[in-house]
Amino acid sequence: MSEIFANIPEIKYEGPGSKNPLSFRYYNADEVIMGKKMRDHLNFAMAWWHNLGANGVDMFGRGTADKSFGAEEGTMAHAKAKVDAGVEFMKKVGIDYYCFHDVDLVPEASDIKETNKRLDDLTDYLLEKTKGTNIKCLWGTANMFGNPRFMNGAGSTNSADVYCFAAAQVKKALDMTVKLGGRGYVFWGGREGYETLLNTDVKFEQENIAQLMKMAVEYGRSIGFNGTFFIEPKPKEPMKHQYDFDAATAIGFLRQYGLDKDFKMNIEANHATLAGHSFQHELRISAMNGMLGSVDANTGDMLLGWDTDEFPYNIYDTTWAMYEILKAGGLDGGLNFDSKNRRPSNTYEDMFYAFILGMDSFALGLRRAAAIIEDGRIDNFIKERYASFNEGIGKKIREGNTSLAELAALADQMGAPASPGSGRQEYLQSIVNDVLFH
Ligand code: XLS
Ligand code: NI
Ligand code: NI
Repeated sequence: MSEIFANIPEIKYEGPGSKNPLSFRYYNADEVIMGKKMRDHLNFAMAWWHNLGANGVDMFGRGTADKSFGAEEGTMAHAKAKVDAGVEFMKKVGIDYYCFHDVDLVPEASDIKETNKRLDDLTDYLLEKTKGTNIKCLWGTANMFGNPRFMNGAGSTNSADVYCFAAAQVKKALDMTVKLGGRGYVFWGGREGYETLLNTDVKFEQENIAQLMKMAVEYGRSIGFNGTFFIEPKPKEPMKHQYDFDAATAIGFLRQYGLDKDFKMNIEANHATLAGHSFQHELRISAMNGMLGSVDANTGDMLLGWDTDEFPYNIYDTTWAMYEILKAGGLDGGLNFDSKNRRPSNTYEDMFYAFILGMDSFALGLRRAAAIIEDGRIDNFIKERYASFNEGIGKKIREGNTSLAELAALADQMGAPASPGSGRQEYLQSIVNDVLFH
């Protein structure tokens, strides 16, 4: 079979300073960092929808990139051409995982039975094409936001009939995830939210979403899915308010409905900033609750208020993300590039440049995060900062062995406390720059 990306070679590690645009400067897959190969720290994945589907179409104009891969769009031949392109792309860029929505794989038919038949054919083809390679699914999901039937939500819809279709898609997407060897299953609640409270029973809708998730866990476990279910928080877009607003909200929801044993977070960098948080904040909140599962690796534009899904570029962000991931002991999932080329970057080469940028940004982040941890000054500072809780009354507070009365009596004795000490932010920031750029 002829190559699709015919003028692109396999992308190799050439080290910092290489001027070859089709090489990695920082991602050296088999190099060991803090006891683990870079490939296993990072578990990079390709998002089927962006890389093989997004052609640059936006609200103001048609596509700019040709993603037909030599076949007529909207046909099964095109669906298969996307598999050919995807597998060749992943091999050349050295990525072992992909993530998909059901409708990224095949054109949706008007009858779900026909769609499901197409999905069976396509997943057979995908398995055949990836046989003998390391390429497999990182996570699967169902697109429950694109079809007009989901205009009022999927799990949160007002229509019991539509709810059946949401359930049917989740069931099928779970079947496919298992068939393709997936490690995770994602719920991103694109339409699970509201435009106005005038027509919305929030409690009712949340109970129905939880019920759908419970059934997904029951079904998944019954067909041998032993991976992790993920919620991918996002505060808004397309809905005005989405129920999975941020990690803290989603974790509270999971605990409320008894789903916290089976679910973790899939944190997307751009969603974090839309919620008014840093990427690192969302990772920290997830990790400290034992719920950091996977990552959608992209970045937003701080001057724009929507999900621009850009390839990661900011090394401070990737460093702090990898710092959190290292401290959490790694991910059940991996780093899925839910990122797309800018509309004017419309050639095949641009697809490769984008992944090289994203992979190198995270690889450099991993190297620098390991250096920050090994340097130890930041972690020691934080430890020291709370030292007053290591003994005496501080220790009793931590152990829950005191009372307001005892503490108030101590305060009376002291009259006024000593200064709690400087936060030393600027000093710490200098250390970070020193480790990052020396
Ligand atoms: C959209 C989401 C979506 C999920 C998967 O903003 O990021 O792409 O990752 O449904
Ligand atoms: Ni995402
Ligand atoms: Ni997103």
